[in-house]
Amino acid sequence: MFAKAVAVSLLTLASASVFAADCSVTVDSTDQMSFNTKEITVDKSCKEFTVKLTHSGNLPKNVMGHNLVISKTADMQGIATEGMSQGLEKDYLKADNAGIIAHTKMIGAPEKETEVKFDTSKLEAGGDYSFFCTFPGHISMMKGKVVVK
Ligand SMILES: [Cu+2]
Repeated sequence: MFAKAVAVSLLTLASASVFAADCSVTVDSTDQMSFNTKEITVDKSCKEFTVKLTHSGNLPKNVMGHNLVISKTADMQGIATEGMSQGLEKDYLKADNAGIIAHTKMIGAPEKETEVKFDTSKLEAGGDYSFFCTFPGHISMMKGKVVVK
């Protein structure tokens, strides 16, 4: 009886952690101006989704800063271009641009991680979304697809 109860609670714990993993993703950024993935999947069954951005490099923010911004693919280039003129103090991002669905702050060594949590109701299943970095020049290499299902 006791053993059965333990088994059931272990099972519950296991499925709870699997569920939690589906509602967040970790993306690493590097000194080589890259993200470690070209695709993020956001599951609409999650009410909120968390993107954790790590920086595994040794270069500081003013040289190799990275952020992670999510928008419709159609808005991506405009947000990056506008961000460039905002300067490092504003993380190269005009944060009130209506096209921005979610964004982290910009990090660089010695900062190792940051995260952003957003409401998945901002995304439509099957929509065309992307993630990217707005540090000047980085978008050419630092971008990927956000798949919403
Ligand atoms: Cu970057």
